[in-house]
Amino acid sequence: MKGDADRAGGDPVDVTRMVLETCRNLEFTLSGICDASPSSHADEVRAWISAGRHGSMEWMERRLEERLDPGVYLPGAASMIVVADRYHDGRRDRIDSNGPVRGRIARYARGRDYHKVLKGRLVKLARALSADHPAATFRPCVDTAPILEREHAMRAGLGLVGKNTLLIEPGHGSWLLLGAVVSTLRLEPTPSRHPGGDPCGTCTRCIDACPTDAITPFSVDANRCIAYTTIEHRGDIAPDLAASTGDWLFGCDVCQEVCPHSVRKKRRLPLSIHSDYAPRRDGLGLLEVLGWDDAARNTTLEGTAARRATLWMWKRNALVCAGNALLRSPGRSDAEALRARIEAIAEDSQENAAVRRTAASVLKRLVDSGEAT
Ligand code: B12
Ligand code: SF4
Ligand code: SF4
Repeated sequence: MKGDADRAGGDPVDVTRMVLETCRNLEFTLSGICDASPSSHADEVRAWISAGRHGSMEWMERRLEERLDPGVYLPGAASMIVVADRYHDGRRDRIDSNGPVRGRIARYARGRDYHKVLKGRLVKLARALSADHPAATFRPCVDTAPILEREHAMRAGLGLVGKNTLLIEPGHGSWLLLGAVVSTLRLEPTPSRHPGGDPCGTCTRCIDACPTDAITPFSVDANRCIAYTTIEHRGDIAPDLAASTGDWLFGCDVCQEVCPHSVRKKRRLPLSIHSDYAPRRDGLGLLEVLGWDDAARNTTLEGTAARRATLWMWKRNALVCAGNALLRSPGRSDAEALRARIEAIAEDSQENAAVRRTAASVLKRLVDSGEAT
């Protein structure tokens, strides 16, 4: 690394080449560089927050100025190295209609926690760069830092933002997780590999398929998004949204699954993923989740991003999925066991209040639809 930097001689073009080579050695699927200029969509972001589209994620309000301008997040910021890892291994979900009722987990949370997988390698990148450029600052961030990762990824040439608001790389689809290093070092921006700016044209598949109507072009109302209601929202799930949640136990992939860029056509989508993302499971049995205590939850989810939801949230989500399964196929072989478990939870005074409320609300839906007797 030291030798590379010496050869680079401080010329931004040479240093950029060396940075991208290091990214390749660290096995990021995609990498690129943009300058650390403020968001071009600050008005839209402010309007999104003002309209309350962020729901109860008040952390998005608190550091808004940093989110809109990397120069506020890191004073003197000049460049951003943006990276992406592909995490979909190309396999379809196994659906066993005769097996015990299951709920699906969004793909990003099926393998090792991407925060750790990406951050570990971004820290290595930042350390290597720091050794060569001790006067500069390098700040690695993944997801939780107040950075508009998709906008910067687009500007760094990694792909294009679609109507579902996700970064799409034609060829990989949107099955990409993002991270960045914000730096005071001046680097040469990389050009877009997909000039033109719009990956969607007249397509509206994600908008039409979203089960909760959460998408308007280039904007998602988090309040309605299943990824928010099942992962971020620490309250009851409104009955109309619960009914549209289907079998999504943690997160949702519908707006990616239907996207023509993400659908695997004639084996053209590349399948190689970092081994850390190898899925451990595509879903979980609902009766199993409803029987969890903290220890069982921790053991099952250890090392994955699915730990973001607490035990009571998992049970709330499992109850919602159980209600939907019973409404969808009331004659299933485990229907009686499921119904009995929901009733027991609704009456269990030791159970978390929100979990009990969800059980009662699911039972009401079943009664209203004439399915429970
Ligand atoms: C908050 C958040 C959420 C929220 C809100 C989602 C959202 N769309 O903003 C919730 C909980 C709902 C969520 C869900 C998911 N998330 Co999320 N989330 C974030 C987080 C932490 C912040 C995003 C943010 O700032 N939103 C604020 C709003 C205002 O941003 P925005 O809608 O993009 O605003 C832009 C548009 O308004 C745009 N704009 C307006 N008009 C136009 C017009 C054009 C042409 C363009 C290009 C842009 C544009 O300008 C704004 C600035 O860029 C990021 C990580 C990060 N630090 O960036 C991950 C992130 C976006 N999430 C990610 C993932 C994987 C998901 C899920 C797929 C998880 C799942 N399977 O369940 C779903 C996808 C749902 C969806 N379609 O968005 C990935 C996306 C990777 C990718 N390929 O794009 C990220 C980048 C995390 C990561 N590090 O990889 N997420
Ligand atoms: S993740 Fe699901 S609920 Fe959220 S916007 Fe996409 S399709 Fe809609
Ligand atoms: S489904 Fe269609 S409209 Fe939605 S992001 Fe993909 S290409 Fe764009």
